[in-house]
Amino acid sequence: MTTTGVALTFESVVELFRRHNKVFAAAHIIPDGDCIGSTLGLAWALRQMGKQVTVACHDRVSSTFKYLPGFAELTARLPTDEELLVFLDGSAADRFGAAYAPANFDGRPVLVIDHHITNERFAPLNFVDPHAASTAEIVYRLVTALGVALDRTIAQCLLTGIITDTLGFRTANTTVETLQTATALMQAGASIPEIIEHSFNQVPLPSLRLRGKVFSEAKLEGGILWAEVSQQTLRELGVNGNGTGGIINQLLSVEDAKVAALFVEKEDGKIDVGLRSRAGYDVATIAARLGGGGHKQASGALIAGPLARARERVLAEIRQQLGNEPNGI
Ligand SMILES: [Mn+2]
Repeated sequence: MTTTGVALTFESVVELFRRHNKVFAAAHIIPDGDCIGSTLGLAWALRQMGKQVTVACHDRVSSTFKYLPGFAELTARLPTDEELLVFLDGSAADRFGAAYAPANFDGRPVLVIDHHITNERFAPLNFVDPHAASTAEIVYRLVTALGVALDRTIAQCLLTGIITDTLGFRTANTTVETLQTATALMQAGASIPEIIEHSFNQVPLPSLRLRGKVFSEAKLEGGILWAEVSQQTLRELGVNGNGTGGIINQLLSVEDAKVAALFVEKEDGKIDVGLRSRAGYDVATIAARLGGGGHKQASGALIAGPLARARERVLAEIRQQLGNEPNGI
């Protein structure tokens, strides 16, 4: 891990937002509910303070999150005359696509707010709290410290981040503070049923068919549950965008699985590797060795294809890691 930037205290992050009135805030690529909710929640909070905020995302954003106000603003924008550039929920510079370009920084403060344990402190200014279950929890602390009175819009964006990253308060990193934050957001008007309905209970029919195919072809070998999705399969079933989201979590529900791996072939031939593990098994280390990042129980990496070679490479890494775990198989 190379440390290139400064780690800020919470107070200095608050001060940064107090001092600057035009802010650029970007979500990461392959956007999930936490980066979308954190970015929009921060934007609406700063706007309530009278600041101007531009939001950006250099990837297609799933229509799953169209119920969040400001959703349509998340497009591939570059910084213009903003005074402060903020990047949310990404552990490496390449997670932000063209939005993160040092050539465009022009001496402006550039801040990353994140909760991934593998975060490389790659930005000039960093605030990383790996104990937070979601980036949205950090944004909640921040906007509260800034004196923002939470309204329903801000609360719904931030609670979306918490609920999606904790899979509905079910992950091992869900803490008392996570639930206290969720309670405060509900008191401000956020709706758990609405978020659950959009985030977890609605998938397009092609995605359901894809699940059927992936689950029926999944393999269990030595505690590793793995499955793969080729471009050919995606085309045949008519799956587009983030149609593979959520599948990886269900793979780990198999009782004998210690680690689950999903290999998805991208249009450019690269392989998107998703990793999940039960408590006691660390997939963040594996993802970091593959050039990716994430959390102990949920991580990922984008690696070279073709599918079969990527799969063998990753399975070898997982087998080695399982062999090293004190409670390994
Ligand atoms: Mn997150």
